[in-house]
This record gives sequence, C-alpha cells and structure tokens, in this order.
Amino acid sequence: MTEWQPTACILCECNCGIQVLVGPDGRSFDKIRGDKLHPASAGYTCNKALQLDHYQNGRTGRLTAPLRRRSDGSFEEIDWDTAISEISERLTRIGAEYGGESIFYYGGGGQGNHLGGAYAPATMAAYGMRYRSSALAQEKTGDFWVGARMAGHPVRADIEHAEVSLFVGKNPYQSHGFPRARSVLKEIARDPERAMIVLDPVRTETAELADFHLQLRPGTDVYLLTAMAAILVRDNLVAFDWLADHADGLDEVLAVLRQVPIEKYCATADVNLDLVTAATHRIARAESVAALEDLGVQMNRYSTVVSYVEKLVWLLTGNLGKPGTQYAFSGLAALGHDRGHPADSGPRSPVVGARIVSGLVPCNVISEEILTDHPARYRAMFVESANPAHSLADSARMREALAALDLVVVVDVAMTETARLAHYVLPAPTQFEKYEATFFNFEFPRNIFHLRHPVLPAPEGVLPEPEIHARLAEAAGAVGEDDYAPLREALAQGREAFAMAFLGILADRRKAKLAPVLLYRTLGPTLPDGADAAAMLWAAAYNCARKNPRGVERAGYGTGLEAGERLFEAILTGKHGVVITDDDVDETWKRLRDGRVQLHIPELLEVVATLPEPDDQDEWPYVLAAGERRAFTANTIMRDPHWRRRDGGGALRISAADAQRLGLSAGDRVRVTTRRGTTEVEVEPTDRMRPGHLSLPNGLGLTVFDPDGTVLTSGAAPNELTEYDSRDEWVGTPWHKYVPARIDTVDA
Ligand SMILES: Nc1nc2c(c(=O)[nH]1)N[C@H]1C(S)=C(S)[C@@H](COP(=O)(O)OP(=O)(O)OC[C@H]3O[C@@H](n4cnc5c(=O)[nH]c(N)nc54)[C@H](O)[C@@H]3O)O[C@H]1N2
Ligand SMILES: Nc1nc2c(c(=O)[nH]1)N[C@H]1C(S)=C(S)[C@@H](COP(=O)(O)OP(=O)(O)OC[C@H]3O[C@@H](n4cnc5c(=O)[nH]c(N)nc54)[C@H](O)[C@@H]3O)O[C@H]1N2
Ligand code: SF4
Ligand SMILES: [Mo]
Repeated sequence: MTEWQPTACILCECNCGIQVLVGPDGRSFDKIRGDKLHPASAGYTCNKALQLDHYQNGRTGRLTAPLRRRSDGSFEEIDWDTAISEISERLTRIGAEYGGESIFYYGGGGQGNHLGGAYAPATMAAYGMRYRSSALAQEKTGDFWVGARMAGHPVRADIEHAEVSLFVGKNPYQSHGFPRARSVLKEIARDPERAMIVLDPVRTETAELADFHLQLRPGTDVYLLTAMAAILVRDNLVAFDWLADHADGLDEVLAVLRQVPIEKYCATADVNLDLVTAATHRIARAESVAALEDLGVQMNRYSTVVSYVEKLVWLLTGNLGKPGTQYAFSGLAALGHDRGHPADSGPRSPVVGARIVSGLVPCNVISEEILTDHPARYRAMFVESANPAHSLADSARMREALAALDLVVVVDVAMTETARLAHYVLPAPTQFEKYEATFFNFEFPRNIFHLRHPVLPAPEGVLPEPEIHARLAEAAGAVGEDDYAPLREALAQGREAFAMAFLGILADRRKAKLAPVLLYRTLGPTLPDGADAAAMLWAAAYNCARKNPRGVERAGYGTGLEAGERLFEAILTGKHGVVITDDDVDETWKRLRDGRVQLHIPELLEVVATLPEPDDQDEWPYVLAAGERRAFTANTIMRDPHWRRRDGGGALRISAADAQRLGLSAGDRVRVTTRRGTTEVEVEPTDRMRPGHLSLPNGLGLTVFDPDGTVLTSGAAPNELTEYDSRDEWVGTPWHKYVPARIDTVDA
C-alpha cells in the first residue's frame, strides 16, 4: 500500500478527515496529513492527529485474542467459540435468575467509533437487558434534558457564522467541538465586526482570543449568567417581538429576573460589573449569537440550572432558528434526544431512582446501583469501547463495584484499567482496521457523515463489534437462519422488495430491536469490499430521508424511497465523507415541539429565584478542576505515554501567586488531597490560573507496559480524587471541575 488512504482522526468528536500513508512494514503510519477532500474539515487537523500511529502501533497493551480470567486473577487466551458460548450461557443464567434487566450495558463508542455500538441493541434485546449508560450521562444529559423541556429537540450552535460567539466553560482551542475550531477562532478574533465572549476562570488559549474574558471564580457561573440575563431585562434588551412569535412562558421568567441582585451576583462571581454589562450589551446588539457550553459548567455546581440560564440568555435575545445562531440539527441517529419529562415523572433507575435522560442512567449512580443489597441491583455489566474504571467518578468505588458483579465482559482494543477487572475480554480491530463511523453529525447547513473504510488489515484473532453482537444474539437463540431466510429471499429480488420485507419485521416490536443484526446478516454480506458493518446505515439512511426530506433532496438525493437508497449508496462509496443533508435554518421551527420554545421550566426557574450565597469550603483552600483538555490529552484513547510531545507528566497547573507563596517552581512535586484520595504530581505555575484554582489534565494515569515489562505510567488519574456523590441534583452529572482540594509540598 503506497497510496494515501482517506480515513479520519478519532481523538475528538470532530473526526477531521485525514489521509495516511502506510509504511513498507504494512502496518505503521509513515505519514499523516489532513484530507482536503473531507467535506467538513477540508484539510484541517490539530496537532493531535499526527500522533495517531501511537494508537495503532504504540505501547497500548493491544488485545489479539479473547481472554478469560482465571481464579487467581490472571488471564488465559481462549477461542472465540468458547468465549461466545460461555458468555452467552452466563448472561442467560443471570437473566433467568435475576431478570435480564440486571445486566447493565455501558459504553458503545468513544470519540471515533459508534458503528459497532449501533449493533448493541440486538445483544441487549437478546438477553432482556434494559438499562444502559455511556459517557454522555456524565456530561451532556443536563443539557439534553433542559433542551428537551424547552424545545423538544436538541440544538447546536453555528459558531462559524455567528456575529457573537459565547463560550461558557468551553475551551475550543484545545477541545474543538466544531469543525476547524482553531482557524474559526482566529477568524473571529481578526474580524472587528465580530466578538467573542468567554466565561472561564482560566485564561485559556480561547480566552486570549476573546473580546470579553469573564474570568470568574470557579463554580459561580449560575450567578454570573443569571446576572447577565437580568441585565437584559433591566436595560430593556429583551427581544419582545421575536419572543411573542416564538416562545411561551416569558412573563414568569421576567418576574424572576427583575428581582436579581445584579451587582451582588457579579461580586459573587468576582467579575467587574462594567465588563459583564458590556458583554451582555454586545450580545443584545448582535444580529446573531451562537453559544457553546461544555464541561467547565456541565461538570460543575448547578450544572443543569446553568444549562437553563445559559439558554435563557440567547433566547431572550432571539437567537434561535436564524443564521449564525442555534439550530435543530438533522442527522443519522437520534443523539441527544430526550422526551423532556418534567422532574416528577419519566423513567428512573431501578435502585437509586435516578432520572434517566436520553435513555441513559447517570454514570455517577452506577456504583450505587451495584453496591447494595437491593433486589433490583445490577449483577452483570457489558462494557463496550469505554474505560469506566478510569473515566467515571471515584475510581476506587468503580473498581469495587465491578468486583462485586457476577460477570463483567469488556470489548476493547487494549488491556485497559476496566478490562483488567473483567471476567472476559473480547478484542476488536482498531478503528483503522475496520469500517467505522460516528454519529457526531451536527454540521450545518450541510451535515456530513463519514463512513471510514479500513486502511490496514486486522490481525488474526480479533472480531469487529457487529460480528460479536450477531454471534451473541444468535447464541441466545434470539435470531437465526429462520429470520434471515425470508429477508435474503426478498433481497434476491432487489432492495425494494427487501425494504418491504424489512418494514414487515419492524412492525414486530420484539424483532425490531434485533434489526441491526438482521441487516448485518442479510444485507451485510451483499455489500462491496466486506462492508458488512455498514448494513445498519441502510436503515439509518432511509430514516434520515424520511425525517429530513427537504434537506436530503437539497443534498442531491431526490425524494421518496429512492432518496434513502441513493443516500445509502453515497455513504457506502464516499470514502472521504459525504453531505447527507443540506439544511435550511427554517427547518428548526418544524423540528421543535409545537414549533415554539418554552422558557418557563418551573423547577429550574425556582432555583434561579432562590439562589443561596455560595458556601465557603474553608478546610479546602483550593478548587481543583479534575480533567482539563490540553494539547496532548485525548480521553483514554491514546494509551502510549510517548504520544505526548509536551507536558509528558501532565502537570498540575497552579496560579503563579499561589506557587510563589508556597515556594514552588515548575517541576516541583506536590501531594494533592481531596475528600476522596490523594496523589502526587509535578506543578506548573502559570499566570493563566486564578489564585485558589488548580487544574489537572484529563485521561492521564493509565498503566501500560514496555516490552520488557516495565510499567509506563504518566501523570495522575483524576478520578482517584473525585467522589460519586458529588453530583448534580437533577441528572446526576459529576462536579469534576469543582473538587475541593488541598496541596502539600513533597520533599525532593
Ligand atoms: N485535546 C482534547 N480535546 C478533547 C478531548 C480530550 O480529551 N483532549 N475530549 C473531548 C471530549 S470527550 C469533550 S466532552 C470535550 C470537552 O471540552 P471542554 O469542555 O472545552 O474541555 P475542558 O478542558 O474539560 O473544560 C473546559 C473549560 O472549563 C473551564 N472551567 C473550569 N472550571 C470552570 C468554571 O467554574 N466555570 C467555567 N465557566 N469554566 C470552568 C476550564 O478552565 C476549561 O478551560 O473535549 C473534547 N476534545
Ligand atoms: N475527572 C474527570 N473524568 C472524566 C472527564 C473529566 O473531564 N474529568 N471527562 C469525561 C468525558 S467528557 C468523557 S467523554 C469520558 C471518556 O471516557 P470513556 O467513555 O471511558 O471513553 P474513552 O476514554 O474515550 O475510552 C474509550 C475506550 O475505547 C477503546 N477503543 C478504542 N478504539 C476502539 C475500538 O475500535 N473498539 C472498541 N471496542 N474499543 C475501542 C479505548 O481503548 C478505550 O478503552 O471521560 C470522562 N471522565
Ligand atoms: S483531535 Fe484534532 S485532528 Fe483529531 S478530530 Fe479533533 S480537531 Fe480533528
Ligand atoms: Mo466527553
């Protein structure tokens, strides 16, 4: 293989198109460059994509055979038939004894891989599994729930075309979150007609490009944003005409905002009142405002309430469903959708009774749902493409919970912190050795989907996730040849006959859940170049055409049933990614519930109306942000510490003033202690941090081994320091950015 091959970077949700040149050894990435033919990224990459060989070929603890844990804790290799039949038998037994709902499903995809997880509903149905979760339920569920209550449809921000961009607890320069982020940020900064507003206690790379940096005290966003909303009301900057046409519940909101002690709240947040006023007026003056909130507030005090007030700021100024504002997106999957039940109704987790949003149990209650005598407790866990023993709050307690289960199965490419605690570990091909894709398709107006083709052969002994799910569903006796035969017959007559036969199956609710495997086993083998895994995209494409007929038509796929078929063909053959819909901003109003916005969420507005003084945490002189995105962090996807070209040890950032007071210089080691744990790290004093604030990078503290068996660990694992019960009261998301902490110097 001496040709540049298109694929994508898998290190953040942008999934920038890249091209790779495989070396003469047939396995290493000799060269990596941005793919100019990719319709979203157009050649852009950040510094991280160039390091992807470390994921593919680095010291990662790559798995190449199914593993079974022995009673002494060591692992032995077994063959696939043994693995599937033993796992199936044990899942069946647990289901017979405690009900299938006692088997918990976690994960389903990281930043680059959602295609395999799309087949998991079949395994869940086959064993009667009911409860599930993923990383989204430790960050985005507050935003999803509020969005569902206010609009009935999730929305995204059109930063690229906005006059004013507002970043709340988000550092896109490092974390991205929209295509070509660094270039777009620089374009905004250069343009005198546009403005950028950043709420962040840290002077981040993004904040440095901003026109207004509101460098607030950590954890006080709810006060600052409430003050901003109140300034809009006080200074008569509310878009009354627009709201009359598009929103309900304004009077209730105005009544609360009129009472807000604006000066006091700005003082609580420790931001100059004039600066807050100027930033708020800039928002009100703009033709278009696009706002992006992220972990700085979603993993912090009042997270769900902040999501609400943040939306009020741009809704009160009429920034929805217009170019450069927020839009309800099209897409191939229903990511981020929720029914928006009021606080006193809707589905709950079986033990703790925690609110389930978007079908996901809050990550922070999982250990509580296991470590109990409650009869409905989870007895087994199926983990796919996730590392919860490292990535979820309170690692020690997560380890305890996993150890308490009758069965843990992990599907991964590497021997992770979670895999080491499993009874069975099932090895998958890497994301460059199989067909892969994500459902992070949020672009606007032209929305992009990229089915990546394999660029390397998979080693013997691994199986792609769709195959694992098909075998598990078959082993349970839930699907088999009897189901496949009629579909194959129909397929022999053409896709139209197949579509009719498939629609018949969807009418049977039990079989419908097995649809991904039915497609995989029937349509799959007829797809070119071993693209079996793309089979479920056929149904997704039809669905997309049905739901977004105008956008799909504008993207050139025609109308009716044929549009779905053409869209699928384009996805299948478009190696660089394809435009799936060409959306119109007006579609937003058709997607929203009743075409309007509900401003009044009584439970949350009540919190806004009765905000108490923030509590002092005297015993704990610092607030630690546990898990910052930096130039060389990528969740736990990159396990080989050598990929980090800078900041190898993942330093603890501390304000220069605090460091000076403590007599600390760069590289000195300190002990960080929280209510939950303690860890040693080196420090990096910087004037970017506020006094009293500390920050640790995300995703470090992984354990991998050198070929000679030496342990290679770099940095501290943030969740050794976090607590499971430090979480949002509405949706259970963790307060990782607000961990009360202390530091002690360590003698060299
Ligand atoms: N390089 C890199 N990029 C990534 C990832 C990665 O691991 N590495 N991961 C991806 C994933 S999974 C996600 S979810 C996104 C997350 O992306 P971001 O949310 O942008 O990332 P963070 O750095 O965790 O947090 C954002 C900011 O919150 C600020 N912050 C801390 N406390 C507060 C506070 O009290 N108030 C406010 N307003 N801000 C506060 C921090 O200083 C930080 O700048 O990044 C994605 N992109
Ligand atoms: N304290 C603290 N904790 C945090 C955060 C924080 O800011 N602070 N951030 C949180 C956030 S926002 C997120 S999104 C989570 C992310 O945490 P997780 O959801 O656990 O996901 P990743 O770290 O991305 O790990 C993905 C796993 O997929 C595996 N993998 C890679 N490719 C494949 C493949 O092709 N197939 C399979 N089966 N597996 C594969 C990797 O080896 C890895 O084990 O971390 C969270 N944890
Ligand atoms: S890590 Fe960088 S190159 Fe990779 S997808 Fe994200 S923005 Fe693109
Ligand atoms: Mo995330």
